[in-house]
Amino acid sequence: MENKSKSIQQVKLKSLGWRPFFNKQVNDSEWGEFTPVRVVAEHRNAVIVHDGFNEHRIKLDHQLTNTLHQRKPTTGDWLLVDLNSEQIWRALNPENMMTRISAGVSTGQKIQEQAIAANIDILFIVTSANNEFSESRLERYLALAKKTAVRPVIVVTKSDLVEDAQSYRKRALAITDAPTVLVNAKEKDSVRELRRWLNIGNTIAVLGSSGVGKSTIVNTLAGTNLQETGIVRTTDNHGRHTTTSRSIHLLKDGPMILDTPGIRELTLAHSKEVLSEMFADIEALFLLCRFSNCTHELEPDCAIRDALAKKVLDKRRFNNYQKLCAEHSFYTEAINGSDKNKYDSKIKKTTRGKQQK
Ligand SMILES: Nc1nc2c(ncn2[C@@H]2O[C@H](COP(=O)(O)OP(=O)(O)OP(=O)(O)O)[C@@H](O)[C@H]2O)c(=O)[nH]1
Ligand SMILES: [Mg+2]
Ligand SMILES: [Zn+2]
Repeated sequence: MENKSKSIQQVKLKSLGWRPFFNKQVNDSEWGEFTPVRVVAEHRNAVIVHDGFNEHRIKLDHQLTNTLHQRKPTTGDWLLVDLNSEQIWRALNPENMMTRISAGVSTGQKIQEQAIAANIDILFIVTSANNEFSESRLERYLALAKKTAVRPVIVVTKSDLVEDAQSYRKRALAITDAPTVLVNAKEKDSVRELRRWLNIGNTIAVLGSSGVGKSTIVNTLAGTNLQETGIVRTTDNHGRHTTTSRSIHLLKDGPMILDTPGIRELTLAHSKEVLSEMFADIEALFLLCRFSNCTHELEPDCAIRDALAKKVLDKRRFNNYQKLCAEHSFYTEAINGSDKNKYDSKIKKTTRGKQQK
């Protein structure tokens, strides 16, 4: 490619999130033959990619998945493709990859990690100012952000429908120092504060339960109806899974925003380090229990039970910590190939049932 057109291409790619981390993975002969493209949507047998100028549809046939070493490209990935033959050469290593345990776990299917998105800079954790709001659920999303080194922002929607919207900010502040923004997702002026994170070349993933207003935020920020939005049951504020696939939308002024389908249960193969960091206050108390292997149930001189009784430790927070640690051990071992049946009954107890509270 000529120098001039190559530099135009570089500018275009940069606004799609291309940076030195990816650039240095491509060698000179690959530059001559292939084009770097970003996956902006996934379909069953194809991906939609963007080369900085246009979108292209690339079919994923058997041969291509082999080329990619069995890893299906995910939304946000960078690929090297031959645009003439519509063939994928290879996927570049992602800067980060957000994953969850696949939804089939509680129905007894194989336990595996499922990609949510690759190469994300900011995570908008969307929740709403009603009975959908849950500290324990937020802690799950915060753990995901920490594990993948993505900056979290808590977005509380539907603040226009309640009188005490500030109480939701206080509840969020009680568990995290992540920025928390109260919005009416339908109002342009109200979502303006979110623009602080919408910088050129940044990719923002929007995650949360169905019906909280993820697609509404995307539409309002884009200033046009890119995504269909749904209705929500008034009884329990649950949505109907209006968005069914992930897609990245390029906003006019540079950033990219990734809309995702509502997550019913965000189950993670947590990282123990992340949990220890997030719940350092609890782990510090363990050191004060009389017995080093204290189960915090019946033993005398238990610092945890003492703290719970004195209400210096929140019971919900302790329960959630225990639940997340239990998931961590089950899923880490399960993914690493141990006997799945051994875990099934326990996993079902922790993850099956209604939406996580
Ligand atoms: N009043 C009010 N309504 C909102 C707000 N945010 C979303 N809604 C409404 O809530 C409903 C659901 O919004 P969606 O944007 O479809 O929700 P979603 O999170 O994308 O849902 P899924 O695609 O099912 O995951 C729509 O009727 C929106 O108009 C808000 O801040 N205030
Ligand atoms: Mg949606
Ligand atoms: Zn104890």
